Amino acid sequence: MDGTSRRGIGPGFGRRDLLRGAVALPLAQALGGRAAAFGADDGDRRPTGMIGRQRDPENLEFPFSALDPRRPLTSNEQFYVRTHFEVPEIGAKTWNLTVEGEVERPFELTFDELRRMPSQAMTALLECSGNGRVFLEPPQVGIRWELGAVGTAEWKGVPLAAVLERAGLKPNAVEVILEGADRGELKEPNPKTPGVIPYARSLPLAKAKAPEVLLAYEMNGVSLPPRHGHPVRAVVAGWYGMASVKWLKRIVVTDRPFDGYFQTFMYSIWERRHGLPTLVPVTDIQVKSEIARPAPYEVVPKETKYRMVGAAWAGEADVTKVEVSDDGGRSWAEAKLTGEPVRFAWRFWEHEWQTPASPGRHVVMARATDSRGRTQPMKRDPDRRDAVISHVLPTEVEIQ
Ligand SMILES: Nc1nc2c(c(=O)[nH]1)N[C@H]1C(S)=C(S)[C@@H](COP(=O)(O)O)O[C@H]1N2
Ligand SMILES: [Mo]
Repeated sequence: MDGTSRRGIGPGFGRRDLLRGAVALPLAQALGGRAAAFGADDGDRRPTGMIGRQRDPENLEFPFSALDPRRPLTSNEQFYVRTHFEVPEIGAKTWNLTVEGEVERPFELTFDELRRMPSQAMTALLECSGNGRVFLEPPQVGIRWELGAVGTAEWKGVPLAAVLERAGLKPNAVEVILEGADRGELKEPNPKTPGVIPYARSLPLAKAKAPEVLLAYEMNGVSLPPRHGHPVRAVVAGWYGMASVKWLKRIVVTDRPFDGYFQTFMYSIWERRHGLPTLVPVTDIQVKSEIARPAPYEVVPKETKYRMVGAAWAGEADVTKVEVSDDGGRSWAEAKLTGEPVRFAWRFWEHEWQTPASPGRHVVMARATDSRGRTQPMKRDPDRRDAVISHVLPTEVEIQ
């Protein structure tokens, strides 16, 4: 018996949506007239594949303009892939997880043992902290994602908290390092790695023990695909993707903060404390909205009603408002949030846009506000270096 609890951590989009996703094409056809109600545009869109941003190691983004507003979950095939090293091939039968460091009872766990522990289902969005990097000026050296290094999936696995509890934390424990089985050497961006290193990131205890951190072995109802961390990965809901370590191999509890490569030289930002810039690891996802349609540089007819659609998300908070501007941010019109809010997931929105009369290049923008009252800023904060790109991004279209 596996101890799967039927209740997810949040309400989730539920199994029905998953099934609906799986049969979306026939269903859309069967519904005929209903699909038409979404506008000829949305209903008939076919999956469009992925955009390759880097080969070897493979880095893929979702073509965000292909977002289907009827499907809140991203399919495994359309979920962006961020890899720093070659994908390690690990069979579930040979996999095991070592738990060590500042714990009372270090132990090793096999896949079967993990599967026998009580599991949880959780819907959660992952966004690469470099998503949107192509918009930064001057151009940055990291992967130049446009809008598609983001996706929402349903994950199933065992809370990290349960594994930590089994090991017993010593009183001096402060952080939990998650180590992947992938390893390699980076010569760029500067500085180089100290030879071959594994991918690793740490979580402070408070987040590590939170119920929204899972050691996941399923993604959208099937075992994790190789690129997404087979057989077991961490899913740290509410935090940027770099924390969700794939191909999890070892957990080390430490008595001091971890200053590994991927939270100092990469995935770190400046924070000003007492007026002194201090480098801190990137953590929780900031409120953000993205426009799926119109697509960048789409040809849009003048003086017509155009149905804009997009998604917004806010990490550990909820999206409370999305607004749209077509005059450079002087005025904002409130968009309609669709569907139901799901904690840690994105929320879709739509807006009927009266397109301008004059032909030529035109900019539209969307901005979201969250339940903490934070609104996306118009300006990029340079202290964020090349990560955490959550200011308002322009979508340029061609009015004709
Ligand atoms: N072991 C390992 N885990 C990893 C990475 C990696 O390269 N190796 N990339 C991280 C980054 S930066 C992101 S954004 C997410 C992406 O997860 P995905 O490829 O499943 O979308 O995985 C994270 N976990
Ligand atoms: Mo990332």
